[in-house]
Amino acid sequence: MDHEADSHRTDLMTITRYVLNEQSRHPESRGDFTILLSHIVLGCKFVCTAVNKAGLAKLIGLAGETNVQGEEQKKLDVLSNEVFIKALVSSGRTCILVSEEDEEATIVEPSKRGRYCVVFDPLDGSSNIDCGVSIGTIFGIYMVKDGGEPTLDNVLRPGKNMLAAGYCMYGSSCTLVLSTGTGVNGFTLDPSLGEFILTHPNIKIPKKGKIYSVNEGNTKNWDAPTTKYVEQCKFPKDGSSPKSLRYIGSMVADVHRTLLYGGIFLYPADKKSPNGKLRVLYEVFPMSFLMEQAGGQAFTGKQRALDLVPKNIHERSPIFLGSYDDVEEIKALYAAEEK
Ligand code: FDP
Repeated sequence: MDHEADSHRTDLMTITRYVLNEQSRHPESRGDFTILLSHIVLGCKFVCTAVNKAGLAKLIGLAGETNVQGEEQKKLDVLSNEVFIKALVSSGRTCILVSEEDEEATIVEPSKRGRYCVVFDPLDGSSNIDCGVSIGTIFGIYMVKDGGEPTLDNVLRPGKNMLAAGYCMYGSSCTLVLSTGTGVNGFTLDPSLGEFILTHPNIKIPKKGKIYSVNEGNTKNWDAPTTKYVEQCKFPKDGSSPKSLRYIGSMVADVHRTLLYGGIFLYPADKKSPNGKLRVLYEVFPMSFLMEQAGGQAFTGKQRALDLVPKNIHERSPIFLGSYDDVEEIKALYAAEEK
């Protein structure tokens, strides 16, 4: 009998145990973060179950449609948003919530307020729901600034000020990837236990990758550095093999692959969308935070992504993120363009 393998099977590092271990390294900690995270995890488990049942339960219909019983059906992204908002408010640990689904930020009522601000996209990649492609939840967490009423200034801050960031991917398995600022860890939901178990400890992105990931349908609208970069991926000048193209069109799935296999994910600016498509607070920042924590880089075409200071909660930015060396190449092309 392989005792070592057996001990791994029976000594389960759940996400809660992992975060409690981290917490014990900070004796001053009150356990608030652990409580907040357990509410985020609850939201992820709920959405995972709803996504898995979606085809059967007819959750996919348009928001506002009525089902045969005459009840109004909720679209999966609307339902996911409600679940996360309720879970986060009831944690008693949040004061401001920014969701992709809501025009305005939610300011938590005083009796339920805590110290954390959570920015999130409850169900990213929703155009992929109907065909069963992987989708996910993305989140970032800030600590409220000291004193006074919680205001939007608390979230209109650079991504480097986030305390933690992560995503949960609803795919062939349900995987939660988290960074609390000391590296990146991946946890997979064991459906029989209902627990996320540490399956990908200390994720490091390869220094250079063999894959580029972009919506090439937008080529005619790209700027010169992006066009040149993608050309270099296909026709490398240094004699190396061309990179492979992989594009799912669901950010969580494309970024997850990039994190594990290396390479680069691009959603650049183009003539039609000068600020790109992806949202700074709950797409660009959390994914950039994870990339840097895993040893990669994230760049906007102008600056380090995590240095950006958003002016409004739903602001967009171009983004190039992934393996360190691959992002260096696109940075060099933008630098050359500026000269
Ligand atoms: P979706 O429109 O399906 O919600 O920001 C949303 C997003 O998906 C990302 O998940 C994805 O990376 C991107 O948009 C895909 O955009 P394109 O269809 O323009 O490639």
